[in-house]
Amino acid sequence: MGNLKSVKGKFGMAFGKFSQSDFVLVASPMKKAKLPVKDITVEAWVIDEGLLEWGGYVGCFQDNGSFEKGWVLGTNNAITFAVSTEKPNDGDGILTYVVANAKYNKGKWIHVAGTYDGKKIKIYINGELAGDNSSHTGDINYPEEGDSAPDAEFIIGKYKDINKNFPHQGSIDEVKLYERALSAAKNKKNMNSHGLAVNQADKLGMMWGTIKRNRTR
Ligand SMILES: [Ca+2]
Ligand SMILES: [Ca+2]
Ligand SMILES: [Ca+2]
Repeated sequence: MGNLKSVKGKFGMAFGKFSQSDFVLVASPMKKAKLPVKDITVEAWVIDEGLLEWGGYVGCFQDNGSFEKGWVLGTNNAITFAVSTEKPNDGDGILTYVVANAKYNKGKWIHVAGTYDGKKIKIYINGELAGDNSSHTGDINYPEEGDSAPDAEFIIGKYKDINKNFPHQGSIDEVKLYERALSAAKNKKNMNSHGLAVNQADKLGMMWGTIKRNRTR
């Protein structure tokens, strides 16, 4: 969306220099995205020059007063992973921000990953566990019909819900989303891998895309 810019990435190119209208709209309405409900891992390489009070790298959420649903990997003056789960719940959802207690450099690439396995929310910085919260059980709460905000957008590059809109200050690369909670070992392995496991160039999916595009021209 907007005028999304490519910048030098951790691997190849990345998204960066976000202005107010630039972001990646992965899915809207949210239902189209079929997001993880029971277990989740959200992972990205980021440069974060802002560490905003309300910062978002990757997210799909509504956090409006006491109405708090979805999840967001981003910042709350420090790097955080926030998830709203079945329990605890005050009736309209509670987003628990798990803060990363780790050292990181504002101008450097940081590997960030958040996981939830139905019991524990965890945040990893550069492959090391940097924070967790065990007082959670059940499925992830998403906005639904009948709620004060019945939908959310699945977004990369900003903290955005119906009443907030803050672009990321820095770069974002190699975003991954899993419908399982990766182990500490797997998180570290992902951090140490060099970009995607498969280079898409000349692979069947890309070739088919090209053939299809040429045919429909
Ligand atoms: Ca890249
Ligand atoms: Ca809000
Ligand atoms: Ca609430």
